[in-house]
Amino acid sequence: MKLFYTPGACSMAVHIALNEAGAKYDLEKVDLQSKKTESGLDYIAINPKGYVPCLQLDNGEYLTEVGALLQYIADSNPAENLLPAVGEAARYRVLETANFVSTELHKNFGPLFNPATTDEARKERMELIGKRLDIVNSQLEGRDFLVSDQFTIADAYLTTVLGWATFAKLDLAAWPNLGAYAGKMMSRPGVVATLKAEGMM
Ligand SMILES: N[C@@H](CCC(=O)N[C@@H](CS)C(=O)NCC(=O)O)C(=O)O
Repeated sequence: MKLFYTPGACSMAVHIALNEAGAKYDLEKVDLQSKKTESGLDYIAINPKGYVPCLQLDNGEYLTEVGALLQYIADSNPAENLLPAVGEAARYRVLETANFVSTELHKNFGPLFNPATTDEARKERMELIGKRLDIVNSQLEGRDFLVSDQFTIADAYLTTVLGWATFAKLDLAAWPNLGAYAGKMMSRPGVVATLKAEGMM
């Protein structure tokens, strides 16, 4: 497998999942401005969507979308329990939360990184993200992990998105459970290995 990624982007969730799963994979960095990979490939020819992540599977096919890739990695490495098995009620709780992180957090952060976003639009977006973080903060009350009593793909995703808070000038101090959670996640070997590989620490 080969993960096409950009340091610190949402592809990091997939990278964390690969490390937590103990999977074997190669990495290829993508420059999102030029749409070239570090070895000089035309990224649009690989993934016409033009965004990261993209995972080249061992059969040569390319698979995209964070949510699908997280499930693929978890289901390909069931011993690591990153996602309960098909049919188990707990699976749908993990997917429910991973989808919440995707559609209610990940996608709402995007405009905060766009210099064209007006101050007013930024303020509105921050308020909306704040409401969503209230929910996650409550969900984390008294727990070490987002859904079950162990690390799942939902944690890989949330850890990645929380890493954007500093860049977005969002102070996590308003959500004490989130701050504590982010600290714990950032010390996991699989997360540390990911951050180092992406040059983020
Ligand atoms: N729907 C996609 C969204 C991926 C996405 O938002 N990727 C961002 C980085 S976090 C990106 O590559 N943006 C650059 C672009 O769209 O050109 C997914 O879930 O994988």
